[in-house]
Parts: sequence; structure tokens; C-alpha cells
Amino acid sequence: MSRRTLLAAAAACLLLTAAPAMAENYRTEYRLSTVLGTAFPWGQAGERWAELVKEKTQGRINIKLYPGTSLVGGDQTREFTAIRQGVIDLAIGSTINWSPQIRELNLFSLPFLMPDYKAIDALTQGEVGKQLFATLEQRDVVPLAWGENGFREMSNSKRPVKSPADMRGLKFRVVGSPLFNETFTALGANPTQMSWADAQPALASGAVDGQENPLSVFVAAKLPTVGQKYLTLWHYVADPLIFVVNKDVWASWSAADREAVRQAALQAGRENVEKARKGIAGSDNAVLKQIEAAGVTVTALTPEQRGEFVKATRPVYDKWSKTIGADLVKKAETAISKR
Ligand code: X2X
Repeated sequence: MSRRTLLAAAAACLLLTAAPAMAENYRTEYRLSTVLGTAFPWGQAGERWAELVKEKTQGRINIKLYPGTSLVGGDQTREFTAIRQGVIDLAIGSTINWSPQIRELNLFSLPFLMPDYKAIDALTQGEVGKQLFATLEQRDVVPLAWGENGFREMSNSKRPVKSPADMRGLKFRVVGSPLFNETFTALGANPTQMSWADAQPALASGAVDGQENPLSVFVAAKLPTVGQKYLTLWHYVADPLIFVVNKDVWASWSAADREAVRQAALQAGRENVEKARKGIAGSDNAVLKQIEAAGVTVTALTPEQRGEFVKATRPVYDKWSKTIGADLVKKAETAISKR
């Protein structure tokens, strides 16, 4: 055997032994956490990411979706910690639910920071988005792509809300960060923090009067059937979604498979943003029509009326800007003003 064929044979041998050894490091299943299930654009994004990963890795990476944040017993504010600890391998998480652990993510919950969809994009697709991803990387997760839950609108079972005075005494279910408690308190309402799993029975029993969630969630969760008859379009905050992988899981994959998972996340993220805005954004108001057809009274605010809510929540904005980081908030405000 010539030296050359010997080398080629040795190389072939190495390849043969290396390939199965690498595959052995791969688990048969990776757990993907989301809050909402496949009736919602958010859960559909999880399903799509899994499908694209399977396709792009020729089945080497097999992802199973765990909606309802079931890997942390539905307690969505513990999701980020569970990813770091390896209880969850991958997640598509809302900036709201991870903000108790990552104070910078409260940025998107600053009341009335983002006036429109272009403003959301100016943040997630620009320097601010990059900086937030760098922050996440320092916290043991690999961020890959942005998605969207949406602009959060306010609903309740008691009366139309046109001004902060109309909110006085109403009990609202709010999510995650203490920032939400402070915002609703500043508006004169009575907020209670609870998980999404607890929110639905609380709305149905009348333990709380109202909630705030994107219109896509309002419709798919059938909130009009639990008495949510009054809806105010105030676009006060929006929560983007972030696609991440646990750092050790990421490191266990080959470079080619990592790239496949990233490309799959980017594609699923783009499709998710499109879906989350369908029937809601721009001139397409099909979702709003559907809500009105369900007998819901929809209140759109005039700029003056909206201004009252902005004014009442300004002290919360200023206080939380310091927690988030004055530089980051400034960067966000500049990006939005230049959009
Ligand atoms: O709990 C909510 O309101 C939800 C589903 O929108 C989030 O996870 C932020």
C-alpha cells in the first residue's frame, strides 16, 4: 500500500469513528419551552422552529415543544433561570417574563416608549437589539433571533376605559416584572401579578376585572367568553420574543448544526413577526373586526386621551430608566426618533 493510500485509509477510518462519536453526544430529544401553545402565533413559532431544525439538520436535532411553560410548572417568570440551569434546552421567551432576571429587558415595558411597529423594529433590528443579545450571552444563553408577541392592549369586564380615571379601582391581572405593578398603580388601578395559567380562571371567576395582552392572544384565548367586553387600544407596551439555546447544549453541537439551528430560528422568527401582526397592523384590521363581532366595545384613544395615560405613567418611566440603564434607554429613544 502506498503512503498516500495508507493516509487516505487512515483519514477515512478517523471520519468513520468520529461521526458516530459526535452523534452520541446528541440527545434524542431537546426541550423547547414557550408560554403559549399552538393556537397562538407564539406556540406556532415553536412548532415551526422545531420543524425547520429537523429539516436543516437531517433529523440530527430533534426538538419537542413544551408549551404552557410546563417545564417550570407554568411559572413563566422562572423560565429564564431554568434555561440557565439546563432544565430547559431551548426557549422562545417574552422579554417580559425574563425581565425579573435581566433588568435591561424591562426596556420594552417602559410605558409608551414604542409608538408603532417601526419603533419595535428599530430596537430589535438595530444596535439596541445587538446590545441586548450581548447581555444575554453573558448570562449563559445563546440568543439567535427575535420574534413578537405584540402590542399589549387593555381589556376589562366593567366599563369602557378612555382615561386613567376610568381605571380607578379596577382589578387587573399583570405579568412578571414589578414595573407592571407600578404602571397600573400609577394609573389608579389595582394590579395583581399572576401567571398566564392562573389569569384565565381568575378572569372567568371575576377574581380580577381586566388584563393586558396582544389582540392575537385576546382572540385565540377567547377572552370575550370570560367577560372581557371592553377593550382599549392604547399600545402602551409591546413584548418581543427571543429565540435562545442553553450555552452547554449549543456547545455540544457541530458548527454546521449550530448554523442550521440559527438559520431556522431566524426564519421562524421572521414568519412569527408576520403572523403576530396579521389582521392587526397597518390597514389590515381583520382581527379587530372579529373582536367587535364578538360583541366587544372597542375604544380607540385620541392623541389627547392617550396623552393623559402617558403623563400619568411618566414617573414610572423615569424611575425604571435608571434601573434599565440610562444609556440604553437613550440609545433606544434615539433609534426610535430616527426610524
Ligand atoms: O402572560 C402573558 O400575559 C403572556 C402570555 O402574554 C406572556 O407570557 C407575556
